[in-house]
Amino acid sequence: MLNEISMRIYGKSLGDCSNEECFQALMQLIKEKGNDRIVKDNGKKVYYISAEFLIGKLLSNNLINLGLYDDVKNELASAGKSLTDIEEIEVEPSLGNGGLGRLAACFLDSIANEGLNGDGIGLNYHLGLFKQVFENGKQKEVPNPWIESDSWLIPTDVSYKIDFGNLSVVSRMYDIDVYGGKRTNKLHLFDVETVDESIVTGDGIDFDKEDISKNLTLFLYPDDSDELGRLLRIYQQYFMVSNGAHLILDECRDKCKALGKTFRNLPELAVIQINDTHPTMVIPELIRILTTDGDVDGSVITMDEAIEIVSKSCAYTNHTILAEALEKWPVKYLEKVVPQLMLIIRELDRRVKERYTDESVYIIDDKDLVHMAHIDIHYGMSVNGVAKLHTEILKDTELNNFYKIYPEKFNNKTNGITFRRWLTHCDHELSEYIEQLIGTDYRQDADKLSDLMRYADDNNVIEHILDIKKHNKQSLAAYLKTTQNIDINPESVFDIQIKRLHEYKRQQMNALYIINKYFDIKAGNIPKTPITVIFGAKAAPAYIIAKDIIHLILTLGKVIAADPQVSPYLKVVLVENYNVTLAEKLIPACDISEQISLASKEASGTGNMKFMLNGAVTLGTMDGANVEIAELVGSDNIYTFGASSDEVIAHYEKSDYSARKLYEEDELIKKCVDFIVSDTMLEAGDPENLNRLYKEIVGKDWFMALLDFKDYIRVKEQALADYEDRAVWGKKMLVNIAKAGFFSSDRTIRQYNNDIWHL
Ligand code: 26V
Repeated sequence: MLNEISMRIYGKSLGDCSNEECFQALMQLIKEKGNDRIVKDNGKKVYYISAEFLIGKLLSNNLINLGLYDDVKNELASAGKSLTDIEEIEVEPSLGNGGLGRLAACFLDSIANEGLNGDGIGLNYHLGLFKQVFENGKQKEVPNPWIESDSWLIPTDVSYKIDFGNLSVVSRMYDIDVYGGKRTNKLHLFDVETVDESIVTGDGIDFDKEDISKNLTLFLYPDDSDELGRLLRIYQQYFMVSNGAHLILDECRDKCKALGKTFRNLPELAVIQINDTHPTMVIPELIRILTTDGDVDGSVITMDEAIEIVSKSCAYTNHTILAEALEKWPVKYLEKVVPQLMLIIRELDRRVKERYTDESVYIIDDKDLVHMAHIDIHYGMSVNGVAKLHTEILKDTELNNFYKIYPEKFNNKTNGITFRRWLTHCDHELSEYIEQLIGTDYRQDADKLSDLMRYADDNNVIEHILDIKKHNKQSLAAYLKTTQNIDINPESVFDIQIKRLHEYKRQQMNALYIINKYFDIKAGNIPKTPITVIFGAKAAPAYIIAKDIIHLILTLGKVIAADPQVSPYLKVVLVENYNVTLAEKLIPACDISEQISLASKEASGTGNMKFMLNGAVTLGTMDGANVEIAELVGSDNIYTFGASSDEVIAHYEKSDYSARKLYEEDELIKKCVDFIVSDTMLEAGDPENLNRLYKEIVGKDWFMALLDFKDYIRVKEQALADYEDRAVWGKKMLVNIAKAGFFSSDRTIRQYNNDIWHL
């Protein structure tokens, strides 16, 4: 089938094509096959609106979702071509920061695979999230261009004039097809033609933040530590939602005409899932357009009616309880960027103030800040958290005042991941072996993975699973050698922490463990199996402590590598530019999955689920979805430690946590923390970064790394000891895989549909 296409496009057979030409031919094949599954559908549609879609490379995923993977791989192989080599041609789009964006991508995959009518709406950032490079042990940010002449983007005729307070721009919609087994959906990405990549100056990511028509879709979340950066973010958000609102209403207008309905029927035709508060302005924007333009037949829609229509169509997902991450925009910013919307927001706030005296539920507070989440909660029909514990914390603490008003709106939707990418694609050997053992039913019904439990005591099966892990570790070692010139020992334990760098995720606690292990080895306690600790993490460009932690990890890696007494037994690696492509190589190779956030702070986590599915054993706190993992696998198959979320919340309420006290009273803690500013470290690294971090940990430690440190050491030592008994460890791996079915995003999407969307 591919050969026919290469003959058609290039007039030569597949075997004579370059890898680039093969990639083109594959894109062509996929687009043709996918077009067959486009369904014209006048039924209700979900619009998943999100500032981020971290879709990853699409070639293999599309082949898998279209059921073409094996045939194509074989055809390429017989023409002397390798699909793995061709995959390397594709550039990964970097349209997300982390979990929230990757979740949106998994959801689009599952919506299409469940055969549901649903599209994504977002922005086409030309340079995406920055690319991370390390220079002198520090992170440097450089642009990350991904749009090539042969990308998956398909230009469309859809275009709108978008008005801001002081300028207008004309948009253009680009589509990326989302292929499911049953239908093809769309990811709509809006862009402006005037965007100009040449305004990026110097060798980093600096650009003129005021030239909106040139910078609007240049970067994902540019540095928002200054006023101009924050203003740009509001421009981006309004651009996204205004385009989205126009598209939704245009599509509904067509449906209304076909079905003899009006915009009053909007809630039967469309549901808008608002992914965190970045798209919240879609609510006032829809109200504004409906009240300005009127109904399908031109009749007037009143403010009361518009509010009712929109409130029944929108649903909000909360992804964090971190106060600093909950968006609050100054009225004065919104007045400048979107004065027409501020009129509506004031009206929405007036109505809230008329009904409630509790100031904590107001939209505009007494400091003239607009609380975006409050718009969603008052004027949406559903509010959900992303894991059981997270939703309980929202109801009991963070959003308790809202829960008292609208208990019926609150619900939980525990996150999930698409097994097509995070098992079939990234761990082909494992998925084939699973299918040999239990067949392919689990592809439709992921809970069927539990059939693997039949083999929990089968030594041959355990051996085989251990072998697959070994192969994956060898592949990772080879990949890191060729791509980043990193040497790791595939015979060592792979202990992996990959996620955005944030103090609450506590990479610094992992680093302190490494210091403790370094002292241990120096004292003659040699680990039975050498340990490789692998990190992958980007820090926000303006997040100083996060960058200091990166410097700490890189410096530790350097110090340990240079110490012949320690280096044979302990290796510390921070991979450069952690992204989806790297995750797909790291996760199948992992033995110990580090999920060590301070309890109550990680809303869910989704990496934890990916590791589990690939047979890694979790070392984690009782936080986010770790709690549900622990329930599923049982205490023999997970290593949990640390303070509970209740204890942590109580410490914050009473303000009674003192890192300094723990540091001064515990010799081991003091010794490990002091090493950060030891002569050895100060010589190898930058004293400014190391001293600042030391002060932060001793003087503040806002996310209580020292509180859990000793328990972390205790439990990690237990995990490492258990690893030595290969049969026992292999069984833990198998149980983790077998119990991972619940975390399929197909399940999550079915729950969204049954409880919220009703498609
Ligand atoms: C945003 C920011 C922005 C400003 C400074 C600090 C900060 C800290 C955290 C965030 C996170 C924003 C929302 C987010 O990405 N949440 C993640 O959503 C995932 C999908 O639901 C979930 O698995 C992660 O636990 C959650 O952190």
